[in-house]
Amino acid sequence: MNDLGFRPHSSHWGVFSARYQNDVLEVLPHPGDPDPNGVIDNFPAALRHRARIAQPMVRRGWLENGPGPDDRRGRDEYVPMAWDAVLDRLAEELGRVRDDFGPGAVFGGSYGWSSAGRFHHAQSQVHRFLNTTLGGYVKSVNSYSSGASSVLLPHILGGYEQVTKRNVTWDQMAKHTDLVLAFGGMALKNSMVAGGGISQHVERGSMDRARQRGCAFILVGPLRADLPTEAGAEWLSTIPGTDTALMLALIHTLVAENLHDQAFLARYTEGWPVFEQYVMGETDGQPKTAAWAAPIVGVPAADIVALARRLHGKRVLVTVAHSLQRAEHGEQPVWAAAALTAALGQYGLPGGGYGYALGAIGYYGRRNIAVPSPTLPQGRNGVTEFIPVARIADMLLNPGTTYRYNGQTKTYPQIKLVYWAGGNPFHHHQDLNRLRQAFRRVDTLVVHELAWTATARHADIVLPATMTLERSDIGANGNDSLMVAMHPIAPPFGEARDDYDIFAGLAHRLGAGEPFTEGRTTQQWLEHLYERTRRGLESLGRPAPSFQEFWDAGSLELPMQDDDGGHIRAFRQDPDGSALPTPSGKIEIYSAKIAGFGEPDCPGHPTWLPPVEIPRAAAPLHLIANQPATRLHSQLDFGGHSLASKHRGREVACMHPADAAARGIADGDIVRLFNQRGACLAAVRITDGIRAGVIQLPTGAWYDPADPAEDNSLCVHGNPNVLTRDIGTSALAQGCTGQITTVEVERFTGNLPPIQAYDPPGA
Ligand SMILES: Nc1nc2c(c(=O)[nH]1)N[C@H]1C(S)=C(S)[C@@H](COP(=O)(O)OP(=O)(O)OC[C@H]3O[C@@H](n4cnc5c(=O)[nH]c(N)nc54)[C@H](O)[C@@H]3O)O[C@H]1N2
Ligand SMILES: Nc1nc2c(c(=O)[nH]1)N[C@H]1C(S)=C(S)[C@@H](COP(=O)(O)OP(=O)(O)OC[C@H]3O[C@@H](n4cnc5c(=O)[nH]c(N)nc54)[C@H](O)[C@@H]3O)O[C@H]1N2
Ligand SMILES: [Mo]
Repeated sequence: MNDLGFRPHSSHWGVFSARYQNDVLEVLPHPGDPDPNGVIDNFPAALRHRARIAQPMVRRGWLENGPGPDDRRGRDEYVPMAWDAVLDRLAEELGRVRDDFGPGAVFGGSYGWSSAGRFHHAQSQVHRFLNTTLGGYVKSVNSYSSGASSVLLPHILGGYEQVTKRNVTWDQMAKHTDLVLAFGGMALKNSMVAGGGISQHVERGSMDRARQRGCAFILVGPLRADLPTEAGAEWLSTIPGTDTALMLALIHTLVAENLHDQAFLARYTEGWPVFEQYVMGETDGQPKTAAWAAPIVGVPAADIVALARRLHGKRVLVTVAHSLQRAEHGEQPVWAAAALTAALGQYGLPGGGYGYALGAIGYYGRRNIAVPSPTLPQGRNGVTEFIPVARIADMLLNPGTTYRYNGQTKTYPQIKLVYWAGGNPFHHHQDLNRLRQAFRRVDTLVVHELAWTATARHADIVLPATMTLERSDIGANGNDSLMVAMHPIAPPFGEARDDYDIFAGLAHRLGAGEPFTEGRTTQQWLEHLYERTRRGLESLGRPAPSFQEFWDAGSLELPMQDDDGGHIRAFRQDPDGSALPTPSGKIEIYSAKIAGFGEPDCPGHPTWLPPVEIPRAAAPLHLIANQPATRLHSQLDFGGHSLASKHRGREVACMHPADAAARGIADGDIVRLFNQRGACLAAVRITDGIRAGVIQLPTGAWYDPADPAEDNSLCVHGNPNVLTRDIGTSALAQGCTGQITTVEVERFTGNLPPIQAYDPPGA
């Protein structure tokens, strides 16, 4: 707390302080942050925006007809209801589903980033609530972030958290790396974000230090802005979805020229010879030469050969953005990069090796805190059924049908009730027109939201949740040393309640008040959750302030573990004593286990599998639907920082001058992007920072159908997920493939429809 009344708070996009006086909210970045994130500027206009939900609302069709499948979802009216009445109705409905169908008919995955505070983390709250009141729920596993890699990496390299969060650090890069080969880059817009909050954004400074020391950066991908100017990168502009071919050709060149580290491969890897036979063309008759890859990747063969030679004999760090695996066959580039790094012999060396996802989110490339951080216990889930998270529409549309996942054949359950708090499927899921159909199949869709997202507009029961600024919490993230006492900044909006209080009210009605709340108020929970951290400090012999001291101070510096390179460094130093947790104990270039699954779309070693969807006459351009720079996903899209980046109210797409000229499109025009699945409007910025043949439209503009009553209606705002495909990465991981699709683009000459996404729905 400072003299001017600013109080500490935190968000996924940074630690900050804020003051709310005379209806004006002001935010200040954390003073210790070397590179604060402008996304905190979304708060002031958002706090009391008309898009906020002021009171509980129930969909008219659900009220009139009761629970059941309903085509009116997404185009119905809403009726306000008092809290007591709505909680009574909802408790009754939860009881009905539990008693008639059991908790296995409830989908409570509730995927989504919600807010940074660790107690009010909505997804944890909903899980705890369903476990304690219903006995469980069908959950989702993995994430939209890393659907393919989180399943693949444990097979080939070890635990996902170890590989991503305890590996090569920014500090090692700044000190030791000679060359960073960054597939998909390490865009600062992405590392500005970290779940649970972050107090120091160090990425820009680290790349700057590395480059000043002489480290070279090579960016592979379709967008020049994916590395900051501080990196001084050379840009190898490539066709989206082709990185695996490029990696194979780099490996081919290394092997053909005898530049691969054979001693390393023999000692530390499993199955290299099988893979080498494939790369050299002995298995399929096609050597994966630079000349073979050149037309696939869209770069001259000579450049590929030159790059391979440059990689030899240097301390090389290979990085792969999450984006590469959020695509059809997304497992392959993750695995091929692991093989390339092995061929270079770089694992486990300071500043060298495989920095999978380094730069994709702020918690990678840092040290881990040395004490436990606060987390809400979720209780026991009595239902074992789960889906890979991005298969939700498949589940709702095809109950009882089978699919493959990580070597198993699974059956989609029959879901009656879906409960969502803290996520926005109409942001995160693909093929939104299909998702609308899927949500129409359930009996009841319940959503807690702070604002009228498209997900809320499809719900039967909409319960207004407080925004993080309106409650107390603890901000913490396992890779940032600052734990933050998140003080309340403003009173709740309208009748909004904390998710915890909503769940406590429901749990009480369902006869499980005590198991859910354990008799604690919010402040008592914070104190209880803090205690774990305090005890951890005490056992390390560190100062361990009481909760009240922490709360009054506003934050607490936590001790960090050493920058020791994690299990990969240990493995390099002692491959027998510190074997990797893979079946062979080594880096699996060939996995007998994955081969044994027999999936044609994910064979036993990294393989070039041409994508099914490639640019064709009807959709000749690649669309990159990546993360937005001015917000986190769809959160506070109505905030000032986000709105300022739009043009004529639309999300801005980037296009190459040649593609624009061929279509008579000028900078600032409104265009229509379309394919066989849907269409949306966007404004255009013309730039040579994008590869020709590629158009980029970030995610996060709220879905805004021109006519909500119509199926497949034009999204007038620019949500690319009306265009993306709803298929899994492969039968191995079934991950999200939203990053890349194909589209055609034309100038939009009609009357510009108004943006209605932020207006509360009519009654
Ligand atoms: N095409 C395409 N699609 C993608 C991606 C892509 O690259 N391309 N990326 C994917 C990725 S990596 C991810 S992680 C997902 C992200 O998908 P989500 O995590 O679902 O997106 P958010 O917009 O963060 O959704 C969080 C929601 O929680 C609400 N919220 C915030 N705080 C609270 C709270 O305290 N209580 C309650 N009840 N609600 C709260 C916010 O208003 C917001 O609507 O999107 C995925 N979708
Ligand atoms: N500001 C902001 N930061 C965020 C988020 C956000 O919403 N806003 N979301 C956070 C979350 S949840 C996640 S999971 C991470 C996501 O991290 P990523 O998935 O890595 O992020 P993206 O911005 O989607 O993609 C990074 C870049 O990859 C490039 N790319 C796309 N396809 C290909 C390809 O086939 N090959 C190559 N070589 N490059 C390709 C694109 O040019 C894109 O800009 O970001 C996190 N950071
Ligand atoms: Mo993500």
